[in-house]
Formats: sequence, structure tokens, C-alpha cells
Amino acid sequence: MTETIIDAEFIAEQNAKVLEATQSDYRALGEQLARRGKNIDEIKARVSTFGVAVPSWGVGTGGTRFARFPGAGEPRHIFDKLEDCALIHQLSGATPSVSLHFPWDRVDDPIELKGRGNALGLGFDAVNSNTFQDQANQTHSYKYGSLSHADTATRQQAIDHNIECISFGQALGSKALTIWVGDGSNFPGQTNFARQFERYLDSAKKIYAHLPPDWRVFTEHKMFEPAFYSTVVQDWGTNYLIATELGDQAFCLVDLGHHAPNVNIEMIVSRLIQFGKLGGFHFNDSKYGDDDLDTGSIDPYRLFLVFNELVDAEHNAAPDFNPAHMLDQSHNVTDPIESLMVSAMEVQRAYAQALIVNRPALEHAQEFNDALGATTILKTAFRTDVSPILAMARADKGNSIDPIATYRASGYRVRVAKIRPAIASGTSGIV
Ligand SMILES: [Mn+2]
Repeated sequence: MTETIIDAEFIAEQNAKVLEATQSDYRALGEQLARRGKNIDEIKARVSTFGVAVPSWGVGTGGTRFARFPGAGEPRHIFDKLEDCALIHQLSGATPSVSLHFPWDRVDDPIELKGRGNALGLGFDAVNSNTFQDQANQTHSYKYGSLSHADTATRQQAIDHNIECISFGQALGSKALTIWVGDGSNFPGQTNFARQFERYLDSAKKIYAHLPPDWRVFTEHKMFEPAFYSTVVQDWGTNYLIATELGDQAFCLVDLGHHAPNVNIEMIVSRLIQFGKLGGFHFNDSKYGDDDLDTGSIDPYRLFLVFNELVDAEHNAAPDFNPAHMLDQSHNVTDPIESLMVSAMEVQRAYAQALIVNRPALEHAQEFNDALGATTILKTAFRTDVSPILAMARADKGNSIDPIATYRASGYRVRVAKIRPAIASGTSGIV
């Protein structure tokens, strides 16, 4: 039986206060959707099983290059992090798995870690390698790169780390490795673009050779930072080349924040789906660059348009379509548990909105060049408040109708603050 972080009775009591009103809203929305040819129960069923992974580093307070302002009761280690993640899932019902990051989450006994996670009702999503910073007692420095470093021994160290991550992941029951590197250059002329990329591909192929047959590898592109002139895996085109060079188990990961402002991310998603190379997502939001703001907090319409492409692919049974969904954001001024719950619900919201798009009407409008009609169909779905669907999906499963209110009423943060001493700094994780 799953160990719960908050007493299920407490959640039930909180839900009882708002259940009737939520059911009433759900019925009203159901009537509205029925007039539009949509069955609300079917949408609820699909939302109910839709999950997004929580990154282990997300439950700690994040920071910037300038400072980090710790919060109370921050997790001290991966076992504390798992408890926070379990609470997020218990209340939201939207985050059934955790994505670990090595070496931040390294433990002597991964089997024990798997057991603890599973006892808390959590699975393990993709494992993430880290060759963008140096660890204590590391032989070779990543100051000038890792998988694409000019030095053979440094490259091998980075390759070995990724292979070790696969081993950890196998012990945990993960089925994917995500690779993001900070490799690049800060000055024109500092590196030879082609030779550096050749070295990256050569290293990536050596990692790929160790991939178990039922695993996938996701490579993640990022336009800039920490390198500010050029980045080896800069854009989705480079990422697609990598996935193609590596083979059938290699896919591209799209982090929403890793693009220039105004880039049409939903079209990138469509291209990767069309050519069978969409691996998954790191959800977050941004205003200026890789801001790592909460998912859906700045541009919820873009999030919806991304999900519109995903639902379109489901609708058309696109080949090799099985994207992984993960949050990847930095919580600098909020309680990370609250941010992660809201963000997971925003992802579900975008999915639900995309499910109610009138696709036959959209295709008809596209066929007959009705630009205004087509865009109105999307806007109609986006403007629909699907909150009652999400809330009832949670209520049905014993999760919280109002996760934030229940969390605040539970006193969890105050309770853990007493047993988790404040830490001055930590792994904020801006990747
Ligand atoms: Mn990311």
C-alpha cells in the first residue's frame, strides 16, 4: 500500500467543503461541451491519466547567477526530495514520476532509493547527466567543455559519467537518459565549430552504444548559456542531426525556455513529430531568455498551441510518438511545492484545452483557407475554462480539488521546517 504524506481523511474533509460547487460547475461545463460535440467524461478520463514528471532539483529553492534565497524546510537530500514529490502527486494527481539528476541525487544504494520512491507511489522518469559543472575530486575539469572537449581524457570522463547514469537509471527502473551539455564557446574563433561538433557526435555515439535496447536517449538543445557566443547543441536542427546520426533510440528533447524569444516552438514540435524524433519536453515559461519561470505563467497560449500539436499527433496516430513530459523550472520566490503543483495542473489544462479543439472543423477551415475561422476554433478551445474537468479528475482519484488550499491548510512546510535545518546554498539546477 502506498505511504501517504498527508492523511487521506484530511484531503477528503477539505474536498467535502467544495465538492458540491465543483460538481455543479462540472455539469454546466459538460452541457456546454455536449453542445460542441464533446463528451466531458471522456476528456476527464484522458486528463486523469496524463502525468508530468517532477525534477528532483525542482523541490529545492532555485537561484540566479546573483543569489539564492533559501526557503524554510528545504529538502536536505534525495529522500527528503522524494517526500516533497510524493506530496505534490498526492494532492495534484498529476505527477506520478520523478526525474533524477546525477551526481546531485547519487546514493550508495539505488535499489533502496527505488524502494523508497515506489513505497511513496512514485516511479522514475528519465535520468539526467551532469557534465556542466565540476564535482569535488573530479580528475578533469569541464571548464572548456565535456563531451566535445578538445582533450580525449576529459571527453572519456564525461562519456563514463553518462554510462554510469544509465546504470543508476536501470536500477531505478528508468527507461531514458537525458543529455544536456553546456559546451560551446565565449569568443569568435575560440573553437572550430565543425571539429567541436564532430567530437560531440563521437562521444554521444559511445554513450549510445551502452544504451539498453528498451531505453531511449534524449538530447536537449539550448540556444545560449553558459556559453555565450556559441553552443554545441544550439538549436533543434543540430538536435535533429544528432538524433539522426545516433539511431532509432535517439530523440530530441524540447525545453520551452531554450529558444530565442518569439521562436515558433509549436512548429518545431510539429516538425519533430513529423519525422519521428520528438523525445519529450522540459516545461517552463520565459519572458526574455531561459528564465525558468513557472509553466504557463507568462504565455499559456503558447503552451496550449504546443499541446494542440501533440493532440493532433495523437489524433493522427503519428509513428514513434511517445513524448516524455517533465517540468524543468527554477522557483526563486515561491514555495517550490506550490509552483510544481500549479505548473503540473497548467500542463494538464493545456492538454484538456487541446482535447476540446473541434478538429474536423479546423481541418475544414484549413482546407478552404478560412484563416479567421481556423484561428477562432483554436481560441474557442483555449478560452474554455476546463478547471472543473481537472478538479473532478482529482476528486475522483482522492487527490485534492484545490491542491494549494489543502497544502496550505496542512501545515506541511512548517512541519518539515522543524526537522530540516535551513541550508545556505544548494543545487538550484538551471538546465
Ligand atoms: Mn531543461
